[in-house]
Amino acid sequence: SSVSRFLPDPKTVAAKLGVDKGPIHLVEAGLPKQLAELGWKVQFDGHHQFEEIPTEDDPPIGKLKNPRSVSRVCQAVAKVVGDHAKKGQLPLTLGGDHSLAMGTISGTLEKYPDACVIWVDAHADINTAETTDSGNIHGMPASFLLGIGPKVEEFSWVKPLLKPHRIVYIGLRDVDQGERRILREHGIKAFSMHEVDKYGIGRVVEMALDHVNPGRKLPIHLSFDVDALDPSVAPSTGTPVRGGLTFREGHYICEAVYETGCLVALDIMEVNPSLADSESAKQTVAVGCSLARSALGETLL
Ligand code: DIR
Ligand code: MN
Ligand code: MN
Ligand code: MN
Repeated sequence: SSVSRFLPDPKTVAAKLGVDKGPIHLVEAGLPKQLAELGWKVQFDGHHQFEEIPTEDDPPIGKLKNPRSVSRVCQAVAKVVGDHAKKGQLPLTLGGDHSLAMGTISGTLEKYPDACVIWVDAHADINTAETTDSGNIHGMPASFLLGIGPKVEEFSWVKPLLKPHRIVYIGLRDVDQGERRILREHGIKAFSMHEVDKYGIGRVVEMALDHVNPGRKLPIHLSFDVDALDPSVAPSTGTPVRGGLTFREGHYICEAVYETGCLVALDIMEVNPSLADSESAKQTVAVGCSLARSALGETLL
């Protein structure tokens, strides 16, 4: 009775050639059929071609790179995801640059204002227009959704609907000084790899859910950046960081979220097969597919 859908993103968003090929590889690897085998009625929207603004027409705004292009794509994604959610469908977004989460989570919150977000990532993606060093917008989506930092006119369509107690991180290990301060000042809960080592993934997921979704009643948006996984597990991604989640730890998170029965939207992000040799690329695409299957109900027994 539910429907999944797939969104690629244009390469300008990631400022890395070939990122737009990431999502389609998961589809070509058979993900729609795999989800159908799990009992989902899959509606594959096809490859969305969003308007790309040439770099020369999209100069930085402050430090932000490709701001108009990213904003426009994210806004279009917010609309499509929101429309699917409103029909009671479960939007699955395959990326692509994690800045897209501005769109996907905006779409989710449109239908489910009380939704909580589980953000699985090596990075906190919570820099602001002020704190960012790189100017990469994929390091900033959470701050826009939370309404933290200086207003950027270009992104004024992003409603700051997410509350700090409704987002939780798992897998962090590369967090900038400014981001640490933001997490601390806003009391945002994060389970870094240190906590995963200390408590084990089972307890970490339980504590994360207890924090954002105490009675397991709220809708959950799971935003999974594959760079949360160790680079030995998911090598083909833009900003790999050593010391990440194992294959099973990543899948456990997805399985446990599925088990809550609260999942309403899923992002599998930052799969970029063009960044590695073909064996690594194949491995990363396969992992992206199996994470999606786990979050959508595949069980081991
Ligand atoms: C860094 C790296 N914190 C930045 N973040 C990444 O560019 O803001 N996020 N790679 O995905
Ligand atoms: Mn990310
Ligand atoms: Mn990341
Ligand atoms: Mn990133």
